[in-house]
Amino acid sequence: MLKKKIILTTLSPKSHRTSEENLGIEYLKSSLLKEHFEVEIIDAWLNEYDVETVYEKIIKEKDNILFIGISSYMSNTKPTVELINKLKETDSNIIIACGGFGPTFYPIDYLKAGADYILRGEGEKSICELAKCINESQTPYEVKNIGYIDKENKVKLNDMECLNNDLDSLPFPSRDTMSVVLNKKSTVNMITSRGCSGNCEFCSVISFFRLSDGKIWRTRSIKNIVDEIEILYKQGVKYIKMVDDSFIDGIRDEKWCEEFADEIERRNIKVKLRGQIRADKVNDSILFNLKRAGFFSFACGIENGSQTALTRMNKKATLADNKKALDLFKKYGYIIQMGYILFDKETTYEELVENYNFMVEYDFAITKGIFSEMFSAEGTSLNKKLREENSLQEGDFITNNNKYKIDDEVVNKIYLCLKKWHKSHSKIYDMTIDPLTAPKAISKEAMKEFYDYAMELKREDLILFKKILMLAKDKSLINLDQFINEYILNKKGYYEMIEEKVKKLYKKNELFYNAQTNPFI
Ligand code: B12
Repeated sequence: MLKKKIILTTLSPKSHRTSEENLGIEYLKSSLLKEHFEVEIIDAWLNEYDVETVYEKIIKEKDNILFIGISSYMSNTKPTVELINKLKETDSNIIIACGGFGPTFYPIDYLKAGADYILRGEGEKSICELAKCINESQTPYEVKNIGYIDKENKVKLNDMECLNNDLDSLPFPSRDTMSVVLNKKSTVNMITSRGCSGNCEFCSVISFFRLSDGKIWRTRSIKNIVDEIEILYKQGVKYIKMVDDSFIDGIRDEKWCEEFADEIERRNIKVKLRGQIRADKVNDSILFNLKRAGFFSFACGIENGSQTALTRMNKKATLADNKKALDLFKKYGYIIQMGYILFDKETTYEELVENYNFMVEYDFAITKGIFSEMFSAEGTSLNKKLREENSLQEGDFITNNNKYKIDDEVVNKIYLCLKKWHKSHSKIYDMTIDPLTAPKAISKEAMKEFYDYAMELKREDLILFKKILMLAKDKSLINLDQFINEYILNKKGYYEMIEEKVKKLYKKNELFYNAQTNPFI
């Protein structure tokens, strides 16, 4: 008999971004509803609830709860563990299952932190099986993807389910949080494919899906995608963010884009779309048709302006692909944000110079500041490589701060200098670009105003970057630290002035920036 409710929740991360819809728990809810379970979503990030508030909401219903499902990833691990502890201290019989990227890569740590079960990988099938077992008071030890600690105190990680190739069979996300999303002028998120055929050494997505057998990239049909867009459009949604790792991958070619745009036009849907796309997948016809379909903006993982660095990262896109893609984005007038990784362990001075020249050439692309570094996430091939080489300074699963030292001494000094610089004004930088990169549902004119400030900030960055490269050219090295301290002090007033202007733009557009200073730098 189905008499108890499942609560799905996700906690607020410490983040420099404004909150966004969590498609993961919405997909899980829809699958559970199909199996006739009662499900409530508590999205703490979107609703700005702290751990205490979520705890109280859960405890109020404690006797009517089948289990709690927590979606956790690297930046909300800490509050997740706090919630597990509080719930277990109050009632050790409350059943807690954790899923998402966090538990997939740190299964043992989540179990040791008190979760009864973790579910690795895609969760739609396994959460339904878990729910059925708990509902029938059976142990879920046969459920695929599950992890648990057995009676002998041994951690058990079950085999992984083969990836579901029929994405059209999944019910659409439940959209419980739609009104909050729209009130915040945040975009409504959609995902039209799963996986990525790329092989970038730093990316968690590849490692996540490759834990399971099955196709590395799967797509929904055009009809199924446009059906969902149409439902959202009829509900008044004007901006949709496609969170596919690359909107173009697998079988999606020029013809697919043409058919996709035709279908959108045929149904007279007028939505503005933002997506992510790989540079090696971009060509003229694809960008032409995607514009026709409603795309106005893309994030593109350019990552670097030096071929040697791109090769090291195992990027499929070459420097020539990157340049061609950026030229085409410009030709079609897309707002483009380039993902960037300036520093990695083996960065050389010459590569930094190449990057400077590249950034000057493609100065129209939005970046998140001049400083960026390769993050070594658990489960990635980069992390494995660094661990094997003994060059990883291991972090713990709460902070996920795996670190490594940059090989080249001069580059390391430039790294520290740029990091200090960016840290000194990262909040204003993030605040300026967030409406463009999230992006917010604001007019084209408002976007242009934010964009102009982003470009102004970038110009300052490039001036500084050039100065540092010149100073560091003399390898005897002047005191870069002293230089940057003085430079930051001199520029303080300038950044305060920009901050005031950007705050006015927020007010004018009824936007709120309640994110925090970037915890990653
Ligand atoms: C959209 C997105 C965001 C949104 C957040 C939306 C949100 N509220 O979740 C934004 C843009 C804000 C964002 C931010 C960040 N993101 Co992000 N993001 C994504 C992206 C592109 C899509 C996520 C998505 O919607 N997927 C679709 C849904 C259906 O999948 P899902 O959420 O994974 O859920 C499924 C499973 O994980 C599982 N599952 C999830 N939860 C649960 C819970 C239970 C109980 C169970 C059983 C199963 C389960 O089942 C779900 C259905 O199959 C992914 C890449 C990707 N392909 O996943 C990166 C990704 C998740 N992000 C990543 C990162 C690094 C970040 C940032 C840290 C980046 C940064 N430096 O700022 C920040 C930090 C997060 C934050 N909140 O501050 C990494 C995560 C790496 C890691 N090891 O944790 C990813 C994988 C990108 C990458 N290439 O490495 N992100």
